[in-house]
Amino acid sequence: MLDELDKKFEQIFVDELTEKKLEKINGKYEQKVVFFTDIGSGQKDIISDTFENRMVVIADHHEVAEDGEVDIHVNPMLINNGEEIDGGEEISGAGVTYVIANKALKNSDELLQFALIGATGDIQKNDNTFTGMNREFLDEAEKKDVINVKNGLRLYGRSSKSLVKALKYTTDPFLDGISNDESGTVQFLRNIGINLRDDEGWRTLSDLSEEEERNIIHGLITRGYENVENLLGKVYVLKNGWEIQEFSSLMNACGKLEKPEKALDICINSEYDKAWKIKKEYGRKISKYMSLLERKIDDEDFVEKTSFGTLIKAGGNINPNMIGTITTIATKSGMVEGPVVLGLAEKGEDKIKVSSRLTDGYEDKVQLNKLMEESCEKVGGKGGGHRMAAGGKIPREERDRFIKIIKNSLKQLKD
Ligand SMILES: [Mn+2]
Repeated sequence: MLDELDKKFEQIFVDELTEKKLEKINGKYEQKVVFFTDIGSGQKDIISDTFENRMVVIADHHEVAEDGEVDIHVNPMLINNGEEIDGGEEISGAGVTYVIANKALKNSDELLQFALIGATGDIQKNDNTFTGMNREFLDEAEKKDVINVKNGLRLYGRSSKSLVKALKYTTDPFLDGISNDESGTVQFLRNIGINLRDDEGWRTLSDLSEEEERNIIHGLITRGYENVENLLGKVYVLKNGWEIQEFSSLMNACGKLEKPEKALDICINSEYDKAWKIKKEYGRKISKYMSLLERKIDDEDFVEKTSFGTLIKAGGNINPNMIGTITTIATKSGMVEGPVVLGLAEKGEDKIKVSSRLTDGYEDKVQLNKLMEESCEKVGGKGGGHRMAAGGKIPREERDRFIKIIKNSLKQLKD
């Protein structure tokens, strides 16, 4: 939007806004306007104090602080106390920012995709559909032809893995003779006449024609696989050819690798060769941490079996940005046992990042977002998230007390 308006700007990426951080920004930058996106509403009080003499714009969808006045504040929570539009599921920070861009520009069609990518990254796309404002963005984006929604095969890796790998790694539902079986997969695809490579190398599912994709679906059905319909559904393809979920994972990977500026490069300047590098680097980092975990699996100081499940005490060995992802993979792969898996990693000098995951079947027994919010608060930290996946930050010296609180709260979980 700012490019389009020919406005000069600099951007900073932050994962939290403290008084100290705001002061630093205030001292370092001289621009007349400060624009916050996806953050700021909850810090409106300290923001308005810090930037008294500048124009402040906030585009956010999180809780709003009571005090403080800013020049422009767009947030669904401000409309009828958030009762009309649910900032949790119906619009993301990217969507709110798009609302402003839509007002500021004559034509904001190209930016619609970011509203949807942001919503996807914020896990607002549930059961593979968008709701509320996000749904309106989607309808508009389809009309303006900036996204293509079609029925197809929902394989992970549609636009980021070779077709062979994407199909081979499909294990839910388990396709006997294809899942985890590379030569079986190759044979299956060859039998229905799919060319696995083209001039540019291995083809991805998104490289295939609609007819080829239909042939694969038909082939799977003919082979009599049960639950093939679980693989079928709406596929959201962006103008750049990426499937939206995978593109949003790529944005996420940039953040996790502490290279958020790369995400912006990819979005604004379409630097997709950077995208592939990021994907590779992220993959390498994950496998490095996963093999560390595997080596330490019997080391009680690192992986402790507890009354509630498993406690991963990573200390300074796993990047705090990655502990959530590692905890998820360890849980989902069955490498560690639930019902609750709690990962801890040191963050900075004096904090610990905590991350919790719940295994299937315990949905009704515990709400991790509540547990994290309350337990972190008890030790002077902050937490929250989702029912099955939540996290937070606590002061480092409170580690043992925090673990005790969690153990106590989850005492009855296994009965
Ligand atoms: Mn957000």
